[in-house]
Amino acid sequence: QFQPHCDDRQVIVHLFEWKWTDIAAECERYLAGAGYCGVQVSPPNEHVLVTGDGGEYPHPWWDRYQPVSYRLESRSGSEDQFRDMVARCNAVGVRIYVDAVLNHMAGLGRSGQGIAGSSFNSDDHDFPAVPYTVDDFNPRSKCPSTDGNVNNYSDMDNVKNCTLVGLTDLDQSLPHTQERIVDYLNRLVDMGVSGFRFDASKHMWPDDLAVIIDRLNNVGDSKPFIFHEVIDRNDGAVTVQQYYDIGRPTEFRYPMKIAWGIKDFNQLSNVVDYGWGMAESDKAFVFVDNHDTQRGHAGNADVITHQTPKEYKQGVAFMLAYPYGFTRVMSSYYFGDDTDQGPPHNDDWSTADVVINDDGSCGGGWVCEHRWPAISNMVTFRNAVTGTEMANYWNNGQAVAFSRDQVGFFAMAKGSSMHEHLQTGLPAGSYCNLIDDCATTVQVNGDGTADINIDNDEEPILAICVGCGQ
Ligand code: AAO
Repeated sequence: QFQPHCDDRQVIVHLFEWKWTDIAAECERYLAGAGYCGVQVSPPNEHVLVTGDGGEYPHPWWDRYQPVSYRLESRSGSEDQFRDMVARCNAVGVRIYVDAVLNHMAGLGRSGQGIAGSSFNSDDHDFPAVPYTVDDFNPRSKCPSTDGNVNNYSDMDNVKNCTLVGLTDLDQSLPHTQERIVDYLNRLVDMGVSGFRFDASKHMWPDDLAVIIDRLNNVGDSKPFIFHEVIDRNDGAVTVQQYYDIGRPTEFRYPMKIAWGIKDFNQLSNVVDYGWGMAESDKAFVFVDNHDTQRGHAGNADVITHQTPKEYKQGVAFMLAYPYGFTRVMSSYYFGDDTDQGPPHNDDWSTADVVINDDGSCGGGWVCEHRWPAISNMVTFRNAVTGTEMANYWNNGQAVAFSRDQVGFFAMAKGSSMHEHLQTGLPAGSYCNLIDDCATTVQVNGDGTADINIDNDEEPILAICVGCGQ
């Protein structure tokens, strides 16, 4: 559960709401060459279809987080398409990580048929296509909250045994429930899936998850990689440390601190604060934004997203340069004022194809941050500096710079320019800036110093490394 199965590559990308056919193509035509280790995919199992008849937003993105069964049919495609994607991505060395929704099934008040046609009735806790019956769920008596919902984050029983926003709450301590979950996950491992994001791990007991993980089949000679969605902002009883033994917990304080740091560069000197309870670097799973934070679905916290491209590129470039955590890059679709809005779609609400423009950017409503040169070239940098320490840290509030041992050097200006003579830590020679695709170069002197010149309104970033971009 700790090994990402990446052969030393360091970055995965979340292709949020992409179809399996598009992901398969993206592995082959782009991700493998760009050095991405793998893809986090949206939940592949059968989910509810929120049609909007009840006054809700039609076909919101979040219907994927209300499981109806573990059949592999979803808005992203069929089981055959899923298998084909896993095989084609693995064939070019790109791993697939499945977003596994195990804490709950569909929300109370919902019934009918899921996207694959399986019937269900949430109020009866009846999901025959799994099958789950009322006996698989936490009984009301185990939940201390007055309305049955999670509403007191300082009470562990409330967080774990009540319904998260009304979602029928599975009891993962029960052998029958565990068996259904293990079957589902092992089916995916046997198809070639390399790991999982465990959705809402914060709301499940680590001891129960340990039993489940213990029974998972190996990927190669170790367990599948597992990262746990645990939102710990020093705001309750659940902490990231409680998940150390069963995988990597997400570190939600890091994106917040990066957002603060991009606003005020002085704060970049303090992005990792162990005194604040942040996860150790070799435990933390990190990112600049995710599908929840970019639309206000994970509580109020400062965040930067693709909506402010310059700041976003700075934030992601910094994350990829900085030696902390295992990193995930977000890849989004554009949405308007309604944060429920689902992915770009055809007239029948099926998900639209991702369009790739001639210049390599995306169209059709897809943002493709992972293809922005300032981000994808930093994937090259992070892979190149694997295992090195940070040195020569320098920050004057208007610009920041640091080296990664004798292998890489990173600098970034807050405005649009920076002109400084700095120690790069690198061997003498000429290096080209990965960020502008080697349009500019840096001459490193025999003593490791160099004139660092940045003049760029939109991407005031410089990254050079030994053996990169020549
Ligand atoms: C939908 C509808 C609901 C409806 C429900 C059932 O929106 O109205 O009741 O269906 O029919 C997603 C969507 C939900 C959606 C759900 C199911 O976001 O809107 O509900 O699918 O379709 C908590 C959890 C965390 C969870 C997050 C959204 O801890 O696990 O809420 N994230 C995951 C997924 C997410 C998904 C689900 C889980 C469910 O990534 O996409 O939901 O599968 C606090 C806590 C956090 C908590 C947040 C948000 O934050 O720390 O644990 O996350 O609040 O409630 C300050 C603090 C901050 C704190 C905040 C609020 O700002 O700094 O830390 O206050 O107290």
